[in-house]
Amino acid sequence: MPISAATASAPKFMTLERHIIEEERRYPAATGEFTGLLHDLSLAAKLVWREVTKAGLVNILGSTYRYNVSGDVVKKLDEFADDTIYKAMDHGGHLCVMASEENEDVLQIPDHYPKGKYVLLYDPLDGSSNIDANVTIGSIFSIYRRVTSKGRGTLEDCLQPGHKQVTAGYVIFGSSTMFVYSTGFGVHGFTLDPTVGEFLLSHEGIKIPKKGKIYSVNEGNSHRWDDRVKRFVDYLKEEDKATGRPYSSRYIGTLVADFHRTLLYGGIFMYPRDKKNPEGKLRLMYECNPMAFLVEQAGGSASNGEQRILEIQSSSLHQRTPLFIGSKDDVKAAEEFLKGRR
Ligand code: AFP
Repeated sequence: MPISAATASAPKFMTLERHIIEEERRYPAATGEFTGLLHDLSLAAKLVWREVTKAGLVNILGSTYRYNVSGDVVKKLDEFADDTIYKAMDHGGHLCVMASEENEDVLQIPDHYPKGKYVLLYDPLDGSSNIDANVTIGSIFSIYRRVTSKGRGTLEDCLQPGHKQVTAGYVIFGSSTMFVYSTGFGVHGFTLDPTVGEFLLSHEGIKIPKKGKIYSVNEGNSHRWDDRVKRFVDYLKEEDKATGRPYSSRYIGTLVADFHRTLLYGGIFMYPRDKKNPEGKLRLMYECNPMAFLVEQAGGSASNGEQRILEIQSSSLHQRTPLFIGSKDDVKAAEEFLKGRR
């Protein structure tokens, strides 16, 4: 039967699953292990989404009054997300080790499951202090190839510089739920259609504007900032039509959400070091590295003020770093201020 003109011009639906398979075809020697790994991750994302959307309905909200290794209050939903991601990923045979924000040490794959060649680092529920207010939260992931040869993965497998990531991404639980990821061939965003339970390609080949109009930082900390950071933020607020200033200010307090907006609209997100957090607040391995990988794939930059984030050699799982991330021109300007050149 001939296909009608209307059918031929209808939009093509690209599910996340199909996209992952097509990405793997770029590697002729691929074994399918990577596809399986991302497939498990997308299932974990849906399981966390299911609970996040129920958060106001069931008695899962509220603090357990325990603290995680980074000193933040751990909420019950954090624990759920942490367990869910671990359990969705521990038996696929793709991973040799994992690490998460919620656990001090690396997470081993149980002895009775096969070990694979990949390493997963994740922040199960970023922005957890926003949960009770129904504000956007997210999950972040970062994947490396193992460096040890076989058996159980080790800390060495986890502490690789960010430029060695093979995939990074996040799931954002906002007005819609999106899965945004990159395998090193651009950044692609998929929006969850809850009626069919599938992530559908909605943002193909995301490119961040070269220069933006928005800055994002917790200005409540400005009394603790270095003078150079203060001068940069003051500069962004000055009026100068020729350079597109003043910038607007937006700050959500969930890295995933602030980063997602920055990726789409351009501008700069910053979490500088300050007197209280001399190394910055954000964690290199499962917050800054994955976002840095994504922003570079989208044409932007990420720096700690002195150095490209992806080149930092980490010495511990929960290491912190200052972060300046976003449009190339804006990050460059931040670096110039921080290095005292302006
Ligand atoms: P929580 O998960 O404890 O809410 O922390 C979120 C976060 O690590 C990151 O997502 C935000 O960008 C940053 O902290 C916000 O920190 P401030 O509350 O100090 O601005």
